[in-house]
Amino acid sequence: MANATGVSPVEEPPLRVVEDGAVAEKESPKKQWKKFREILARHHGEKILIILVGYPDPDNIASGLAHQFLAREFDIEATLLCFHEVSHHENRALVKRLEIDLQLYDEKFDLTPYSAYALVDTQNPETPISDKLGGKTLLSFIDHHRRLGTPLAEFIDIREDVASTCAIYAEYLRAQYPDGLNPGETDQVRLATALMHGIRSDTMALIEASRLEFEAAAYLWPCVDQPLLKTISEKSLPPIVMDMIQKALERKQVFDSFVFTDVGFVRGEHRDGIPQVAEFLLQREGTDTVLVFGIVDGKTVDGSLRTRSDTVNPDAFLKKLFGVDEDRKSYYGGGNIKDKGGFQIPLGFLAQSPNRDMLYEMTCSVVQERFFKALGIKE
Ligand SMILES: [Mn+2]
Repeated sequence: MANATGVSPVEEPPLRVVEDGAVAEKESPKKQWKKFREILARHHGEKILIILVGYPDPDNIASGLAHQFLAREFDIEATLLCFHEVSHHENRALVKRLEIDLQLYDEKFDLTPYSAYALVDTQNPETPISDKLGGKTLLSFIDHHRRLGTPLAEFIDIREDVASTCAIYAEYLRAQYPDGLNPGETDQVRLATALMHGIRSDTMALIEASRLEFEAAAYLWPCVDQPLLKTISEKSLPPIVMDMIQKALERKQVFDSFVFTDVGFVRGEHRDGIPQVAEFLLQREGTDTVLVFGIVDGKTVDGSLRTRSDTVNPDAFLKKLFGVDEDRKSYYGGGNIKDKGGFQIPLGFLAQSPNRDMLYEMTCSVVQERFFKALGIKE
C-alpha cells in the first residue's frame, strides 16, 4: 500500500478482525502511527505528562521514554511521572545507568503547566491524581494488556496479541525513522537500549515474545548499547529480598506441586520483594505454583501467585480464592490467565491492633483457610 507520508518501512501484517469490533486493532501499523502523529501535532508546543500508573518497570519506563522522544518531534515537552519509588534493583539500575528523568509525584508537584497526559502500559485509566487531572486531555492510551474497556482518549492503541508496550512504541519509531535510530546520538542509544530491555523484561528475554517484539528487536539492535544492556539486565537480589526468601522458606507449606508461604510484616517500600520471593520459590523442583503473602505497612495483606501449571489460571484462582471486596465492588485479587497474579486485602479497622503477633496469626489462618478450601485440602 502506498504511504502518503512516505515515512514508513513497516511491513503490513495481515489485518486482524477482533471480536469486540475495536477499531484500533484493525488498523495497519502505518495508519496507527499516522493517527498518533496527527494527535501529537495538535498538541504542538504543549507540555504533557506521561503517567506510569503502577510500579515503574522496564516496559512502562522505556515506553514512556519513547513517548517523550516522539513527542519532542512536535516540540512537546513531556514529563515522566510516577507514584511509586523505583524499588526493584534492576529497575533502579535502568533509571540510573540510562539517566532517565523520572519524576516521583508529591503534593508540591505543579500540574498547571500541563495540558494533557498519556497513559502507557496499563489497562487502568484511573490514576492516583485523577481528581486533579480534570480539564486535561487524555492524549493517549497505549497498552498490551487484556482490554478492560474503552478509555476516552484521543488516541488508543491496545494490542492484546503483543507482549510488551515497548514493541508498540518501537513500531511508531520504525514508521517515523525508517532508516533506524542513530547510534551516534547518546539519547537514541539510550532509548534503543531501554526499549530492548523493556521488551526482554516483559517476554522472559524474548521466549514469550510475539512477532512484533522480534521486529522491534531487529530494528533497535544496531543502536543498542550491548554492554549496558548486559549491565541493566543483570539479576541480583537485594539483601532484603534474600531475608524475605529465608523467612518464606522457613514458613513454607508444600502440598504436592503447590507451595504456600508468607514473609510476615513487610515495609511498603519492600512490597516489590513479595513477587520476587514467589518467583524464586517457583524454581523449586517439583513445584509448579507458589503463593506468597505478607502484611504490608501493617495495613494490607499483599500477595503474589506464580505458576507454570497447565491447569492453574491465576486470575480465576485468585478471584475464587478471595472473592469480592463489597466496599470497593472489585475483586481482592486477579491476574493473567497464564502465569501470574496478585492480591491485596485491607485489614481495615483491625490494623489498629497493637498486638502484631495476633494480627499476623489471624491473617495467616484466614488466608490459609481460603487457600486450603480452594485446593480441596482438609486440615
Ligand atoms: Mn508491559
